[in-house]
Amino acid sequence: MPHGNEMRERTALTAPPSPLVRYRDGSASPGPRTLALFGFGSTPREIDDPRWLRVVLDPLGDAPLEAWEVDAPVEAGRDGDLRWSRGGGWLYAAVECHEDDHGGPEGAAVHAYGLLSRFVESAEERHVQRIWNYLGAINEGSGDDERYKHFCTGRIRGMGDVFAQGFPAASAIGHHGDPGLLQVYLLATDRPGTRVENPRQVSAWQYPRQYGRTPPSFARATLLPAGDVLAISGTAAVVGHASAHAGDLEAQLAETLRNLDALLESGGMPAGLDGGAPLKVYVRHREDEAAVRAFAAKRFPSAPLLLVHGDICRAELLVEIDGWRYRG
Ligand code: 3EB
Repeated sequence: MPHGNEMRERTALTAPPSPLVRYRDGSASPGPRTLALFGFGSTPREIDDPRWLRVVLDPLGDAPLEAWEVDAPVEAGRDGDLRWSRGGGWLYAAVECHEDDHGGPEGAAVHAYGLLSRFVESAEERHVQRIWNYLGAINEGSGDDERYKHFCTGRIRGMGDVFAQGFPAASAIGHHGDPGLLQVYLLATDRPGTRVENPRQVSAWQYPRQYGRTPPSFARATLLPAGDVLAISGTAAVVGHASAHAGDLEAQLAETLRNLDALLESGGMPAGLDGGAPLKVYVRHREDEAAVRAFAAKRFPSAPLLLVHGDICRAELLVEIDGWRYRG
């Protein structure tokens, strides 16, 4: 029989099982082990539960819900603009706020990241693996005055020490709802994951000055601590630091897929996006939905797919893909 202390040590070395991310039909409700449940767009559904978030991005076509399930009972609560849930070593936290209350996109990002970093810092689950950002009119303003660039400055100002050891994987997408609404949510856990970069791309935090005063603070992907899931950041047709194939949807999709393949390889994941790879595709122009679906049907037919109408943070990019790759 192992001694009690040894038992505790061995338990501490075992990473918590990764959350299961699934797309579910629109009638699903949060269960006792649901960490978070997301609806998209103007769904009339409202669920009075801190784990429920209506993401402001409109779906294109089918509008499933996205559910994160963990291996243990979940508790949840609210604290001002922040809501949270935790269970099985995992933490979900979300902030919704309005720019009018914070003087613009930079101030709103400072506020949101301030709340999130202070909350996460005081939690056992303080290792942020993945984060999503949705802001309105993301490409409005020119040069250094583009709203996305102000958001980037506020994000880094609001990030506390909790992000100082390295940035999480992320997505930052423009929505078409109330232009002042900012939504930020994250997934964290009780031990570090492994940050993964893409050898085809310059790391975002090293982007040259032409992309703004404050380079974007995110990693290309995170391998979750159990080593079984790659959490993939928003991935687009960026090669080196430059946008490729301006105005050409098909070529951007093909380049994005090459980036995803490269990321899987550098993350040590098996090649290909199959049924174990729930993906989200952000499409700038609604009229591109059919072409995006046709591309997906040909190149990753079994990957569960959710298409949403969203702007990519560089005006010339038409499409971006993020999601999860389970080792299977
Ligand atoms: C790029 O590769 C595309 O600012 O958090 C992708 C993922 C992009 C995340 C972010 C931005 C972000 O630079 C843009």
